Amino acid sequence: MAMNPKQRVALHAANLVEQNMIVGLGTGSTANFFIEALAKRCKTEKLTIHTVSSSAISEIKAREAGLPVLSIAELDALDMYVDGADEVTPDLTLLKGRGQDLVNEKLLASAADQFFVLVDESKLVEHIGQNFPIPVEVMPQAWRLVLTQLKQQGGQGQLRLNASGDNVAVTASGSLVLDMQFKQMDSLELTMILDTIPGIVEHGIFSDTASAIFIGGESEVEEHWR
Ligand code: DER
Repeated sequence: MAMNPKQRVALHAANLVEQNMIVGLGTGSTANFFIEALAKRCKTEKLTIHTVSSSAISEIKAREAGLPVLSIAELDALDMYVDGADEVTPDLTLLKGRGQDLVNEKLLASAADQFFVLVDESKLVEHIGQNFPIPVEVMPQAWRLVLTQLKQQGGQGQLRLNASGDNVAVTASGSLVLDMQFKQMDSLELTMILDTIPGIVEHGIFSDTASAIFIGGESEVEEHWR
């Protein structure tokens, strides 16, 4: 059966996993293909590894696929983290967070010896925020105070609602999410601002974390290493 670009890039990454590795599992549709491809390798090649998940849904999928799962609290290091992204710039800055597991995704991505990002060409952008708002996870009690400060920085946005639209979305870490747009601002400058405002728990700009981006195409995978 022909593979789609996301399946192709997920298989490409799964083939880089080595015996006895601890592998972090991302969250999203591409990460799901990676979990499936990794589980298949473990079964067919008797590959012995451990995994750790960035979200409950990825943990469920990993366990259902027969992968051994550790909790994040057991880790003092991990060899590899593999996840998708919503946007990737030419200098390998990422926008993530349309899912709702930013805190664990960034924790594992930054702790991993190697962080591989799996995308198709639709995720390639010139600048962060080009196609999607910047997700900013905030402490529930702080959301209005944070929004005021972000507006002073030229931002505009609103609280993310849940899927049915009848309440605000609450993340796995109990935070709320402000989906923000900023007038064309350098992502490093924006990261400095977002990293210093009290009440912000995490945000979706991943600067200098990716080791490599793998871009799935119709018939091949392109690798861009930092
Ligand atoms: O960072 C995220 O949560 C995004 O959803 C990212 O993982 C991309 O998701 P996708 O693989 O389903 O496109």
